[in-house]
Amino acid sequence: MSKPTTGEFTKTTGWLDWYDGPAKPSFALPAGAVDAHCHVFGPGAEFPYAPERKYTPCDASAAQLFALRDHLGFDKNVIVQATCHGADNRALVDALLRAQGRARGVATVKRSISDAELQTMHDAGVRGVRFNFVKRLVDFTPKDELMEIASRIQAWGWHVVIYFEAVDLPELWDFFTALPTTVVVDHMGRPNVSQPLNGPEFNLFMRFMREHPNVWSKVSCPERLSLSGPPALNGQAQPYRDVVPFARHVVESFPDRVLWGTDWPHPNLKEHMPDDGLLVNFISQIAVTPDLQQRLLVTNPTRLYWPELHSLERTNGA
Ligand code: 0GY
Repeated sequence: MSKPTTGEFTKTTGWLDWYDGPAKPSFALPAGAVDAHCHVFGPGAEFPYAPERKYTPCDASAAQLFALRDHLGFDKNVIVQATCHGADNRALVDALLRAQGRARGVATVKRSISDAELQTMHDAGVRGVRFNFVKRLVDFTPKDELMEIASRIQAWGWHVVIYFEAVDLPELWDFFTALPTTVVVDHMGRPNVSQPLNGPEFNLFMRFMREHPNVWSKVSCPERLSLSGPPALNGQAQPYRDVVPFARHVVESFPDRVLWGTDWPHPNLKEHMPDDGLLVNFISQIAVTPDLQQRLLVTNPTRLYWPELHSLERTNGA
């Protein structure tokens, strides 16, 4: 892979660049595995960062993402529009077209988007929109605008991806549970992993999934959620050990509604940048049987993002 650069933009002070030269994972990904949460950033010289962005990242191009995909052993990607590009989905759409069917996308759109623009994005491979409620990343969008967007994208068979902090779930509950589509939660709703697994905060998240069969969760981002960190930072043998019980509990409770992604190029990390190869090894701790791994990495993302391949698999008895 070529070295990270940032072109003509100045990176946010203290920005940690993505890790160049990741290890080859010792965990062998199953055939057809999907990295269901990753981003492209720019390159800024070609796809400028949005004026309303809250951070300026290190460039992370489609070619660099696909090199990582091949190195780690993934078959496909789901590329999620990052907030540094606002509602300008050009970098995302360009990456989807370059992927030639091996990537699907989740876009950010405004109420003013036309049907023709939605159709163009659909043709490129967009299958969802992301609603972001993390206050450090975005300005507020009124819920009636988001609900209108959700109703419109339903007609294309798209779903809604939601990103929020665990403390905000009570306030957002009524809106989330009124969404008419499949709803995919980023990073398990960002639990505070210093709290007990069966404490009120994570119990509410589990209830959210249990009572709403249209809700899925990404069990990704141990590097973002962990307080214990990776071994290099604290000398522990097991990386991100405090996240394991949370992610494993979600995988085992809802094996048919979970997804996993690298989150490459890992925006806004403050203390360390993970080696994506080692991050892949983490999967075997949270999906502990081959059956759970197959569902998490292949069956579920294929069903949601490539339903045409999923039905083929079933017809062939796979
Ligand atoms: C993530 C997490 C973050 C950022 C974004 O779109 C974004 O800017 O998603 C974050 O800073 O927590 O999932 O990539």
